Amino acid sequence: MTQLDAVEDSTVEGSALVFPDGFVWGTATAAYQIEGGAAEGGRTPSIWDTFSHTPGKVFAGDTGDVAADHYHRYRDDVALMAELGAAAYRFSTSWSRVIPTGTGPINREGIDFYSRLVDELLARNITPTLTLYHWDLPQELQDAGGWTVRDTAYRFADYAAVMADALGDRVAYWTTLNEPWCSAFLGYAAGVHAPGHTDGAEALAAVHHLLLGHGLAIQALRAALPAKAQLAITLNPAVARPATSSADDARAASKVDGLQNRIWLDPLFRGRYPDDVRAFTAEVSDWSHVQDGDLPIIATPIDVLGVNYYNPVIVAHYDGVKPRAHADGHGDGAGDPWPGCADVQFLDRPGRHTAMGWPVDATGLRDLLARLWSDHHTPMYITENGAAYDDVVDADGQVHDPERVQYLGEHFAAVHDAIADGADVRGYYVWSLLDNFEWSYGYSKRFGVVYVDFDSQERTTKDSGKFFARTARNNAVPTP
Ligand code: IFM
Repeated sequence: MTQLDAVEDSTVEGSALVFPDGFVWGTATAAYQIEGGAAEGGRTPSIWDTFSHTPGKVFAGDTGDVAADHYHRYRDDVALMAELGAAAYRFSTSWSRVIPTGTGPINREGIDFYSRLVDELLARNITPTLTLYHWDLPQELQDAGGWTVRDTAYRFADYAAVMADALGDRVAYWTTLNEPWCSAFLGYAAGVHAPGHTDGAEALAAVHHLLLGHGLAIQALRAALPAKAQLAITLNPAVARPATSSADDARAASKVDGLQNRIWLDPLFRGRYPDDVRAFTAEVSDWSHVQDGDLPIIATPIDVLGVNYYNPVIVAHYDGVKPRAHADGHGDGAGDPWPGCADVQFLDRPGRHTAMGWPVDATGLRDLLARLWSDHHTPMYITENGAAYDDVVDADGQVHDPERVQYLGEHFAAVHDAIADGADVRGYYVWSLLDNFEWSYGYSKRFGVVYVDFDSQERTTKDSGKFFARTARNNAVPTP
């Protein structure tokens, strides 16, 4: 008997929240957060290996050296996905596992690992959804300037072509970048993510080179893959709500919208950068990194947009007098993740919060999907949504996580509402399949619907995993 056989089945009778036929329920992970095997099979360090091994950068000195040991346990993990009734699996490939120097010779052993993973998924009727870049730039490329230099964009397209050649016969869903906002602003401006720089100009150059790399990679994938391939980028758009109805707060919220949303969406869908963002960041960068011909490459059409959502943010004008509030959940790195936004602050709000300190508010997801659909009319998948809580294995051997069950139920309902309102949302990937390495928080934050004991590597499906399984099985949110 599996863990899930014991779950009481729910009936969808009386439930209004039935999803459209073909709606995809999936689970998501990322290479550095779960794989481990950091020095095995020819893999070389990425910026996250370097960063996590630098004292003081990650909680408790945690690293991704072993993580959830998925590199060795991938077969069991795919079996777990099957038990959860997941129809799709969103994973990322580690660039330095397949091209150890970031450019040049291909490491067959690295390719073979992902090839075996894909075969295992297909054998269990789970659709592989591959993300090429979830923050783990090969260290050699960082040593040459990382995302602050143009060359990295071209190397990324080469890497995309290698992966398409290796897996394009079996993988139809491809995403270039995951949350490039984090790569650029948390990595190069705030200093809380690898490579740990604190330079606003570098962050703005990184934005452009990430986007250029995305556009070049889309062109490389399109050339190499069968016509049915679905190509995407995943963003983490902010739902930036002004604290009051004042014009000052509205202006502050618009800056956050500009720097986290329109700086990506406008080039991708409209082939230009927003004028207001260029203007308010002019004190930080002259934007000379943008060259003629780049924007049409960046605007190469994609098929779907991946959307990651966790919570809205409350934004207020900062008058420079009182201490500046910064409840945006992006930590206290030495740098500021918001270049050109010294007059902006983020306020906390009453109500439920997750273990990350993030407010729980599913209305943000519904609003976000409505806005993206109305502005861009591109089909969407929720590529991440979920919550960290301080889970423990109870005396009964189970992990009871009612807060996460409630969080997920509310967000499933918000997606359902957005679809009912007319948005084309085709699937939902819960973040995450497994508890994992939560970047600068190390293993102190658990996002999984499956609990991982990091000493024994034993997996235990949480109540939220069972709730996800019931939802996926019924294609409907179970009525409480
Ligand atoms: O764990 C991360 C993931 O890697 C990217 N999106 C947000 C998640 C939770 O912080």
